[in-house]
Amino acid sequence: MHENIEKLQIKFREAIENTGDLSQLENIRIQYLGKKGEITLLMRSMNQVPVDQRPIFGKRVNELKKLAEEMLEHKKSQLHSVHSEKRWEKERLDVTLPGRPFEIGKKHPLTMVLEEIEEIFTCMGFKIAEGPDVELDYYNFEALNMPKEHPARDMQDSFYINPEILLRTHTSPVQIRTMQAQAPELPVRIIAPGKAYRRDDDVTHSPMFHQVEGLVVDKGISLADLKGTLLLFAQEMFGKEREIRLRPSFFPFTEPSAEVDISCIICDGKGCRICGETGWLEILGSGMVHPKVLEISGYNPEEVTGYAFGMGVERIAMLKYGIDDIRLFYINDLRMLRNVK
Ligand code: 2NL
Repeated sequence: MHENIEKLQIKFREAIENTGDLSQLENIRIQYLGKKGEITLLMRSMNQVPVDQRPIFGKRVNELKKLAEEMLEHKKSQLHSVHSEKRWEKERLDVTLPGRPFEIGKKHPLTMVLEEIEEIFTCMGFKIAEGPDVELDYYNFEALNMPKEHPARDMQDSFYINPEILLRTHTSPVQIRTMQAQAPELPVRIIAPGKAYRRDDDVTHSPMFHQVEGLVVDKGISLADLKGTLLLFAQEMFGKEREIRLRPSFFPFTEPSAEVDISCIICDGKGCRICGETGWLEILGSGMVHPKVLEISGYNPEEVTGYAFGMGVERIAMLKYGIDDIRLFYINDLRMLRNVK
């Protein structure tokens, strides 16, 4: 009887030692300790043991059962830790590997130029004014001394929504609105950056483009103030050695009017392909605010004067970064962003 117990114990120990996985271990448990397991049956065979040997037999079988349970538990936890070690090996991550490089974002060249223009003028004391892109014909044309028959008001050139409402063709209406809100308070010293819309589409014209207009109204403002301010702007934007030149021009909302050129940023005025051998590059239009515009905006042209100017942000950016097609700003080709320094 006792020999049977010893043999069973050896057999069980061997089975446990030879198993390498958890499902096999469970089979061993069932084989020995399950309802019809060998150890279980041995315990049930108690009634066949002579009465005087039963206490010793019972004690011995109980010891075996307890030992078997302990060995199972121990093996189980051993196999669990082997299993998780294997998983760890498979999912191992080397945190000392160098990272994959990725590109960081940067501002669009138009945004950079627009912010630079704003910075230059706000440093000179200008305030930024804003207004609606969808404008009344009155603010866009009428108030700027462009009556109904004016050629620049041609329906062909503007995006009209109905006979009174259109997409603004410049940011001047923002300045008219600002003056009307502020008059007769002095001084007016604002820039109006924003989008403008015209029915144009070629390498230098886009149906939507960006403009910055400027306006100063006060007692005693003269063309000299205009020239000094724009010289400073040109030198901040294109380099300290820049010179400017004013050429007579015409705008319905300024009198006199002038086109402003800078000395060529490529050849420094000597003449090259970029400036068409003239040594000069046109950067903006300007003039003294027309008395009719001052009057309609709530200021007395007998008492105050003003200057105004307007520039295309795309044009400034094209000159500054040597871009030759305005459409490159809007096609979302990342090469554009990567190439602009
Ligand atoms: C150009 C020329 C210009 C103005 C804009 C202006 C605004 C008011 C009164 C008078 Cl409220 N003038 N703006 C004046 C002269 C020229 O723009 O070539 N822009 C791209």
